[in-house]
Amino acid sequence: MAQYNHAAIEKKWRENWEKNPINVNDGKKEKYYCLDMFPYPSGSGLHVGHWRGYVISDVWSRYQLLKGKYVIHPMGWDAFGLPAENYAIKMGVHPAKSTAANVANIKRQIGEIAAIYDWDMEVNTTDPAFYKWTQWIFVQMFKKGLAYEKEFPINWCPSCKTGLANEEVVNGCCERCGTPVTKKNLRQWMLKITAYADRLLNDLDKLDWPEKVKKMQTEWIGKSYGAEVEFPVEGRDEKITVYTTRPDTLHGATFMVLAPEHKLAKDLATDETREAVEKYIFDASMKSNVDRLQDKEKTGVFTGTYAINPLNGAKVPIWLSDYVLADYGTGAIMCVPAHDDRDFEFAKKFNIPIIQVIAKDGKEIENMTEAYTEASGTMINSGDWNGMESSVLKKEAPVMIEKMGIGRKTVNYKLRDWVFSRQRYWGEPIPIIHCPKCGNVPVPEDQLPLTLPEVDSYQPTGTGESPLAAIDWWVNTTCPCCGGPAKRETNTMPQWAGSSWYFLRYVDSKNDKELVSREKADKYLPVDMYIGGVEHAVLHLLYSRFYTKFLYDIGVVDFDEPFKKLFNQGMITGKNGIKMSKSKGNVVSPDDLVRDYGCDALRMYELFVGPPELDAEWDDRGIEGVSKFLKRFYNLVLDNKDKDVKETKEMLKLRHKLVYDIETRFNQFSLNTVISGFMEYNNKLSELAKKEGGIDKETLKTFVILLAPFAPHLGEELWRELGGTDSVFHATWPECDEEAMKDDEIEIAVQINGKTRGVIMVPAEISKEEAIAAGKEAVKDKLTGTIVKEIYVPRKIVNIVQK
Ligand code: ANZ
Ligand code: ZN
Repeated sequence: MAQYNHAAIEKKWRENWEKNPINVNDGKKEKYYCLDMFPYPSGSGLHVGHWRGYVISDVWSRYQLLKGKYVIHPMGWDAFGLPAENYAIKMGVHPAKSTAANVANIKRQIGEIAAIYDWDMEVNTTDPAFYKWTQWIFVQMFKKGLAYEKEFPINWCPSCKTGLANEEVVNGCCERCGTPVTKKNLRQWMLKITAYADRLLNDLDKLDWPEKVKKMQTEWIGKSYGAEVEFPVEGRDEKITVYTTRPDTLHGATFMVLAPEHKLAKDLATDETREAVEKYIFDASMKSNVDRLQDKEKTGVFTGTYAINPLNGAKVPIWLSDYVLADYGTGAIMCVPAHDDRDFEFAKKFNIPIIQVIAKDGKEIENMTEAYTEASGTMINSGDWNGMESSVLKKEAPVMIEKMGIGRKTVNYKLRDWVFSRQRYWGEPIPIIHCPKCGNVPVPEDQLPLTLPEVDSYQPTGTGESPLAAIDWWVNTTCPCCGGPAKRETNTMPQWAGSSWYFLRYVDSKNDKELVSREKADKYLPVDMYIGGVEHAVLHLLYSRFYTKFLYDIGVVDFDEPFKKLFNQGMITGKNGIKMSKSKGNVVSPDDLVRDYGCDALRMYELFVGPPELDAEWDDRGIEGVSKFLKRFYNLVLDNKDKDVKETKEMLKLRHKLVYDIETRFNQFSLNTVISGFMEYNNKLSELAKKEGGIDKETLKTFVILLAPFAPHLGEELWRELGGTDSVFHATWPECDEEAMKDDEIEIAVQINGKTRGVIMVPAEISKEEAIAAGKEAVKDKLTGTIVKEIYVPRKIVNIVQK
């Protein structure tokens, strides 16, 4: 009998599919858009961890194909940005060259997965024909006032020599290179994502996304309701406005803290405190936001000046501390140590009085050892507010404060506008011209793309300017408005620019008139299923939603959410859960495994290692089991295909159970248990074949169709062996008939006084009376006493109680 020869089979069908594409758009089928997060073409190529995501999305795409859909399943390259540029600098090659080589290599490796990517749709963010539209979007945002310039201290990576968005700072360090991040004052381009904060928050409800990701976005946007309260400064004609979410605690404010960057911070110093205050302000300027929030020990300095609590006239000392951030709320807070952890810690350290204003059970605590932070309990020490319920007051206080004329109710967001410029070479040039007469003028749309000029040195300058600033012929230009001499913007866009909208371009990737034609957008967009790692929960996924909403607002597309459904796959790690990386030397390359076991076996093993949403440790040895299953299944089909046995009731039942089990697990995205299901049913069928002298063809065909999304080559081979003349992927996904699945006979345990004494086989639809009668008959020898009770647990147990 033939041996399962994966190499020959896989080669044969790969070539066949090349000639006869299996995923065709006949214009009639319903579309299904299944998208992968496109990769950075880094120099190290793909490892088995990258494979997993692509296998998941391909299995899902082929499933949709078998359900009769036209599947949009594109692939492209996120090729601008720091990793590509750093790699290029390290290897001494121009980023365009190294990127092209990396793309070619990864494309070859992706080919090994046998995914049904439509390469006609391929995009590359560094292709001028693509980034023309990245720049076009920027120009539209500029025209709508959503792209603007601002000078302020930004996160600065001294090693990458570039500014970083808050999102790119992880534990106070550069996300890319791990160097501690400092601050630098720079002119920046900003995108006003905050204008979309409410829509980005509210529309999360529309999305079929993991709750975890929705929660992360909700927290990132960080909407809170509260009040601004104005505290007069003692002895001056000046007020300090604080932002608080707990105006109910106003009577308990015993001090005030300003961010060191607050505009009054220096002014408030007295002759005695000036030196200490200035030193404190300087030290804080050297720390990143993240560091400041994580600092274990609170630091601070008293300014020497007091403010007046506008509610009760109490005098409160004004301090500076870096636990208050300059760019949140008003950069100043009233401190209520009795009810806020950070304030409590600060008050303890600097010996500031603590006044309790909420009592949990109406009683004041003698010696507070920690803050009571819940907004529930009765107000005490709070003048007119005494006796009120804190949770009620929390909601009412903003309005009361507004009426008293000492503040107003407000909404605050944690979300900040997006720092959109980078001082690097390898990015889209920002299409703006600075004219001394006309100000900032966008590059006219018919002159886009504004291409990146060749430079001699693409190393960052470290002066805060991009290497583009050194190219005089490029920088000096004429103003499109007045024709006078003007200068080009030399900052480039961040890595996220292209990835914020690339998914729209795939379906019309060669259009040179529009970003995407409205006709194609209406027909093929949005994305039905987006598959990628959870590390993009807030950055890429929030930016993409923002871009899509903007493009919706200006009429480019007719939907305002890009990704209907999202699936986050877990990571494949090396031994002991360590992330696979070249530097750790634990990278497993798929190439050898494909050679030794075949693409189908590796595809299945990638899914078999564990639930797809969880991380899984890689162990090469496990692939043996999957490979053995494929061999066994191959033999099962070949052994039985010509036997021409008649379908028995048991075969029919098993077939429908198979369809039911596989489909249910598939729809729950439980891909690992789909594969264990295949193994189980393969065993069941082998046994049945022994018992009945073979297996009917319909059952074999059904199994082959179910398996095909996972092991496409073997599926195709066996389908043809079973007489298929067209591709298995043009077969119809089997349906399960729940009636046919039902067991006709079931096993019931017969118990006496709760102890099992026998087992009977009865018809599945047996009535209670019949079941009890049959049970009594089966154990009649042991029924020696008087029967006092007869119990029937449907389809499971008959229990006779005797005395
Ligand atoms: C008084 C108070 C009493 C506060 C209390 C809390 C508890 P969220 O929910 O995150 O918006 N805060 C305001 N601006 C700040 C800043 N720039 N840097 C650091 N902290 C700031 O939190 C708002 C609360 O965080 C505000 O309410 C303020 O402290 C503090 F029992 O005011 B609260
Ligand atoms: Zn001008």
